[in-house]
Amino acid sequence: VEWAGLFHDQGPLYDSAPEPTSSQAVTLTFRTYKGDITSANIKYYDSADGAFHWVAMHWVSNDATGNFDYWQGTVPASSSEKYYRFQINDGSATAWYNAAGTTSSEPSSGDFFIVPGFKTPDWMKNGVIYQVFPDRFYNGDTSNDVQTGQYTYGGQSTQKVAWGGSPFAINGGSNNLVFFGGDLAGVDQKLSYIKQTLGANIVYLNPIFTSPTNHKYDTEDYYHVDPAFGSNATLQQLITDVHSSSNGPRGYVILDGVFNHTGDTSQWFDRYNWWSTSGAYESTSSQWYGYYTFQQWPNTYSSFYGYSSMPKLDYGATGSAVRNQIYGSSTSVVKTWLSSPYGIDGWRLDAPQYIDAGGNNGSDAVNHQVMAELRTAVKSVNAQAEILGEFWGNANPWTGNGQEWDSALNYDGFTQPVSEWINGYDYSGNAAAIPASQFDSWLHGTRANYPTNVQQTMANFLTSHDIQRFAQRAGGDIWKTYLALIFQMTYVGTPTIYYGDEYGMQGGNDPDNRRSFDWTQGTNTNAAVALTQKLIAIRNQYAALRTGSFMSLLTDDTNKLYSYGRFDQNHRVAVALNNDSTTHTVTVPVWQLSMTNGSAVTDLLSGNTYTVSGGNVTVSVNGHYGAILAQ
Ligand code: ARE
Ligand code: CA
Repeated sequence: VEWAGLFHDQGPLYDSAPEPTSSQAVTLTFRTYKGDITSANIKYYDSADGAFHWVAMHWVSNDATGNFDYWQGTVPASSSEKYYRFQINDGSATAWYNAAGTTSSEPSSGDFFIVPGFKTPDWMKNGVIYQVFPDRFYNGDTSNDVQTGQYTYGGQSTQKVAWGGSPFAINGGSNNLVFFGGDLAGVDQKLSYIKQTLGANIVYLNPIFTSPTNHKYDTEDYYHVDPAFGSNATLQQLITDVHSSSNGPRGYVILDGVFNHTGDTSQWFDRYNWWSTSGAYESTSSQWYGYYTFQQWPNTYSSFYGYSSMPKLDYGATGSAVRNQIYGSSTSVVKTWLSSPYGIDGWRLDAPQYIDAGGNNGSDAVNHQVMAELRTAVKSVNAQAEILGEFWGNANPWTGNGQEWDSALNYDGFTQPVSEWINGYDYSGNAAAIPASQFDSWLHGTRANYPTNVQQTMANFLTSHDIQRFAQRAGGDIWKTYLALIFQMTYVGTPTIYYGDEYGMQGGNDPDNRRSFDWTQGTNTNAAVALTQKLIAIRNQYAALRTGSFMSLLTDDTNKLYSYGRFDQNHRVAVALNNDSTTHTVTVPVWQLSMTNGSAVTDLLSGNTYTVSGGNVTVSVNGHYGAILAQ
């Protein structure tokens, strides 16, 4: 069996129903070299009966170039989750093929998924996220700024810093109490930058509800926007303006849902007696006493990572007060913000892996039950709403069966490999260089963890507010940002721009990764911003880059080159990336994409056109840059 000819994924040309309902059969197409094999089979595991089943495939056609054969078989409709792999025979040898790759003996993991009834939001598949840390993006209303010494929390006092100043506290103060003055009015005033200059259409806001700190991961009141960021009315206006298509593309809003823990100033806890009512910390007969887990009341209790400022919520059993409060009842936190008059479009779940009953720390049956209930609650208000989980590893346990999250932050399948390949450092800043071949196999393996509709909605970011800036790890070389942006906007998953990454904002670990946005850079006269704009426009124009198949075409470890194809029924796109610092000539094997000799391709970045010859396109690519060759 000629392994190089084998191909299948769940792109539109290879899968008749990428998101099947329980009554839709799924016809799968498999590609081989022409005349290479004698038979092919689908072998699938059906969770309904816990057994494997075989479907013999039949030959259907050749591709336009005559290089390949296509075979098809159909997995019957049913409501149960299934996993499938292919067995290919050429008369003497057998090969196996699944999402993880090709093997000569039968694989035991890495199969493709069929998850009937699992639908992830199409707007996530087709959108671009812009992530804003509200205190640091734009100060649209100076009247609400937190001033130096305005209040104290945990024995520390607030500090006001001028825009462009240091995010580190002075005089031994707390970094968490350093305020620049950014707010929701500021985001609203800069929507033309996000939606028009950049062309991003999904605004993800770090926490905005009342809390004493600048990051607001320690919620005081889930029902009110923090006064330093505006009011509930400001949020309502912002959502209306993001949703509007009169000021750029129709947009969407995702809020940060911090539901594993509250802040210690929550009315439910009230460690400092800020409220007139009695919180769990103040009285064992508080109505909220059961919301938390005390090992020894009042000072020893379960919390996030041992931070006493973040007491953990006790989710108890189905129907518990906390479950109703957070997502169950019609006035729950989750439903309130999804509902009119606000109508947000999704929740990014903070630290969801730890959510649990008692003092337990998640990743168990209760955690998964809560996540499933939360999904039901979210989708009952808006079936198109996104549930985006924060997890730093393989998030398959929460995304693999369609019952919990739609997708997750892609530290593991994007941020880390991109950093190691392009920067030679991991996202924590430790030396960790990988060659192109390992970059490719890493991406391949992490895609295989997820159903295709999850892959297409994973949040692919270069930086988050929890890791040092990409540009910092790039040693300030803006060309590495260019290369990373080209990859990000042509790869599988929802591109996610952490404010400032689009111009190469630098910064070390928290809080230095949360500097104030430099508005002298945030304009399309900045080359990186202009490239971002161009790349998003290209992504928006070519559905193949969003929901098309992905096929690796070439890795060259010596010259640091990587090439891959994205394609659907309308377009074929070959992306060539040069991760070296010098120009290289890249011979891209576009015959793998069935591009015919003599046909033309256009580099969407340079505008140059090329002719396919000998099955290849030969293109010169600048160091730390790329070509996007489309037809
Ligand atoms: C800050 C400083 C600390 C300081 C603390 C208290 O960073 O050095 O000690 O303040 O003064 C939020 C704030 C942080 C704040 C923190 C605690 O944004 O600025 O710290 O609260 O007060 C793990 C978790 C993951 C979590 C990361 C940070 O699994 O959930 O750690 N991320 C979310 C948010 C954060 C937020 C919180 C959770 C808390 O995105 O911004 O912090 O609500 C491995 C593991 C991961 C682990 C990761 C990093 O890869 O696999 O699970 O993530 O390392 O440790
Ligand atoms: Ca302000």
